[in-house]
Amino acid sequence: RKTFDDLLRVVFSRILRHGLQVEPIPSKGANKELFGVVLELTQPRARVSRTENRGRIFSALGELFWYLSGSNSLKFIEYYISKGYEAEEGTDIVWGGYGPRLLNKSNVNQIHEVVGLLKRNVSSRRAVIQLYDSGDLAGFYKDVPCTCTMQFIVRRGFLHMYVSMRSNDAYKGLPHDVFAFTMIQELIARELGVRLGRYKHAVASLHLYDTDLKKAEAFMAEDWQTKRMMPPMPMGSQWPSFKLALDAEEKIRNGYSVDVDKINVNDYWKDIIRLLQIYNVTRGTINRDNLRRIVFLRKSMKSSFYDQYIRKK
Ligand code: 5HM
Repeated sequence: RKTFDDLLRVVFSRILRHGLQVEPIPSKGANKELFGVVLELTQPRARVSRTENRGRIFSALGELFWYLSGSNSLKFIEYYISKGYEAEEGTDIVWGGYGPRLLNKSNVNQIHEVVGLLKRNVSSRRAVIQLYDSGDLAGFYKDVPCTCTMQFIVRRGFLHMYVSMRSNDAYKGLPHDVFAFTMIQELIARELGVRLGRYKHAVASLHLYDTDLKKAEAFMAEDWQTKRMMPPMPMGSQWPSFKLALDAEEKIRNGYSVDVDKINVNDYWKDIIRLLQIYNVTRGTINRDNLRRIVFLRKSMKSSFYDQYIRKK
């Protein structure tokens, strides 16, 4: 499959045609399901939808920043994704949040360890990050990870990624998951100095909620825009730049002003920080000043790739 839209179109049509209605109806709602599916994106940078509807770049970026900030705060992710995550009773903690599990699982920074492992042994089959764990089996948490593992394999100079999910909502979850996970894949490929390989996504329960069936059909009827891919990340380790982008994200989310030109990152990350600024402005009232600010920010961006997500909004 070439682009994420091509993949999504096949996923939706297969679920609509061959999905089995889950019975009894699960607590999260009636849905149709395919069992045991492996999806593949041969070009992970084709990670965002380019249909008329413009996909979900802001919420997907927000989720990536949430994961890699190490946070599991509901308040943080709610700023980008208003529905879907739930905190434990009387707290701001999303139990299944990936951040702490990725970066500090029993004091292990799993991303750091995976990179170290592949640097020491490039052929390793052990570079596995685990997200779901035994403690999640107790049935009483509001949210537990849908992702079980993320594995990284370097072959012939390409970094491939293999993600295993116990459960995936094809309409809302899948686009977000593929976005964030392939961004992590690209970050790790840059760190290792190898090329970005293929992305595989294995799912035990791949489902479409009845409430989204119409939307999935509408998606299939949409016009396809360009098949362009997201710009490539710059070469070399991107963690220093990403750290600076994380600082900027926090400031923007909390309403502080950020001068992107003064941040010591290259245009790739500057564009992403400007997207976060645009998102912040769009959350406010639509008045002339805000519209002017959006136009200014958009004009400051170096890549025209993101135009599609800003236009007409
Ligand atoms: O009952 P369960 O824990 O599987 O419900 C979680 C719902 O959120 C499912 O529909 C699941 O597929 C979706 N989900 C997703 O698609 C949740 C997460 C959060 O880990 C995710 N992708 N990353």
